[in-house]
Amino acid sequence: MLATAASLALAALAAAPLAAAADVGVWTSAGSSGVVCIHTALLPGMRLLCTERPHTHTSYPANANTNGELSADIDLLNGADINGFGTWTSKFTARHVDTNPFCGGHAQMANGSIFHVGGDPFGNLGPNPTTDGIYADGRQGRRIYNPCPAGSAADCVGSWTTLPSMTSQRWYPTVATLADGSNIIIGGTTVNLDLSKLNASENNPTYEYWPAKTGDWPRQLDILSWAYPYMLYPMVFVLPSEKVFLFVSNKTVIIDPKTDQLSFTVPDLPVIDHAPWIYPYTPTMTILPMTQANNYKFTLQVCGGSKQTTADASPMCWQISPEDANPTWTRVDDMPNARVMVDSAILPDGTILYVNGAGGGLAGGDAGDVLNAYNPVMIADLFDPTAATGKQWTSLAAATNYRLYHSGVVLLESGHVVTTGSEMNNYDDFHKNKKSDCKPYVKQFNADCTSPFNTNIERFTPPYLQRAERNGRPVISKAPTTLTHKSTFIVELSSSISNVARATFIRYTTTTHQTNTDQRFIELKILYSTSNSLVLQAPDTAGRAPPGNWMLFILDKDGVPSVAKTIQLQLGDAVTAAVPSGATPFTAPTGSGSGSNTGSQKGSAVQTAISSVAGALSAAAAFALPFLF
Ligand SMILES: [Cu+2]
Repeated sequence: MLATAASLALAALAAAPLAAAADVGVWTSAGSSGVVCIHTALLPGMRLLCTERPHTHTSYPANANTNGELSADIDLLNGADINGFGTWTSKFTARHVDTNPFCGGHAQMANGSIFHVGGDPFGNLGPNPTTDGIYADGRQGRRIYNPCPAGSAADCVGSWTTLPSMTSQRWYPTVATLADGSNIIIGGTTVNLDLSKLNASENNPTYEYWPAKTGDWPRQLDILSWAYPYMLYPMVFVLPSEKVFLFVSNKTVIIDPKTDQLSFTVPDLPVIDHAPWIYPYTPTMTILPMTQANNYKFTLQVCGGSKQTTADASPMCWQISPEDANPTWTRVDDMPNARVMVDSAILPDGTILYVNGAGGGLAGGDAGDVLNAYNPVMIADLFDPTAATGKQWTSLAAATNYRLYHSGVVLLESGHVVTTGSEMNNYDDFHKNKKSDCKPYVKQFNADCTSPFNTNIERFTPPYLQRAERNGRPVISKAPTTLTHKSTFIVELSSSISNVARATFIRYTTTTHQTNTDQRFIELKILYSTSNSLVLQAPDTAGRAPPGNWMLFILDKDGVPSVAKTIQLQLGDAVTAAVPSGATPFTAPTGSGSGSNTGSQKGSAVQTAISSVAGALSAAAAFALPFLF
């Protein structure tokens, strides 16, 4: 057959060098989580703990994957090589939780266990509680998941233990691990809050600690009364000073856990066209990477949520450094894709991946309620905090699974990211028996629209791992398993030391409802190097780096990370490692950038976002707007 001009042109296109295409990452199916990952926590050994609700509605039998147990310990690799680039098929093991933990709060404890408090009262596991089983009321529950420690056998599975109950009920509370290794527990309600039938007596505007402090606890926190009903899952972060930042709706209070004094030094976030920055208009707040280049400055970024004037999602992002002398909210580039229920994962190179969520609607939704979100956003958007204004976002590949209410995202030791969860989006359709209304993206996974539960895990291979597959990556052959602040320590590499540019440290994640008090990124100083080892310095304080499990990544000059080693950061005296003989002061190779972007193409959506920010905001005008929450 004669070649036509068109077919020749096509052949020429097909033969074009691959290097011409920018890496945008790859999404791959990674098996089943067994339960719907409403709550997702990273565990050592490339494992996740996922927790779901009892399938309470009479229309849904108990989850057959787990015989109705509410949590699963998930082995993501399930025999696959952590150093490889092949696919995974994860394996889950059901784990029994004492009481119903659905929509409780959690954090990774100082010892790497998962502390999970509060939950839900409703616990029928199917149409017939007698035969299908029941979960006890979990609203005052306080429990710990003890994972298998790093280095355990592949078939080791963790388990739950029960602590004494809290003195009050908490549904949608927030938990954070403090600098001293204790936990703070904040807020929540006593019932499933129904925005159409408000009753402020349902609010639990208090906070307390675990282990419990002596004295009268829990203690009142008036900001949670002020914010009602926009106070569920407050945004809570430990600050470098070891005080606690707490943000609800658009107001901030800072709690000193040593004295329980409150301070109000952070101004309100300007309203502009944005609904309260909290559930059900859910945005996400993330600690930006603390790096040598920014002198370990602590800055928070809140992105997404809902507009106030329409039901559409908001693309806005704002930053605040709460411990500046005069903290000021600063608006940065809009997200390329507006999202409500957006999730973030801080990556080893100091960029931040934003995934999940919807272009409009609200979080939440239950049988009969019309709180459904719409227009799932499938694209992954990457934020580079070091990039100039107008160039902060890069759009990457689109996921296959939509992730709406009750979803999560987790960075793993391998450098991959997984997304989890999503439920509810067709409850309304299902319970009104209007399956014909089932949305196209629901039908994609559930052709007959009979279940709102997504148990698919999807893996994202970021562009740096595409480069790793082509060009190799740093390999850590030996690292300590524990570490104390300010210590120096030695890491051995089996790959070339001359390519090493950075060492970064990322704390294990727990996430639910776009609330993640755990993940944070701190760059480590590389003091010396030898032909096969590095001398590193641990984070300086527990305010910047609370105790718990962290992932140590070594990056090359192209921003490609090693597989991480998990190191448990513990409280205790600093230890100085002997500098190996022949070691020389470390200098990064020329051409290596810190927090550099992936070099991906900027899409037209990014350009649109840039132009929408171009009209500079008048801060004075923003503050002059009436307070509308
Ligand atoms: Cu929930």
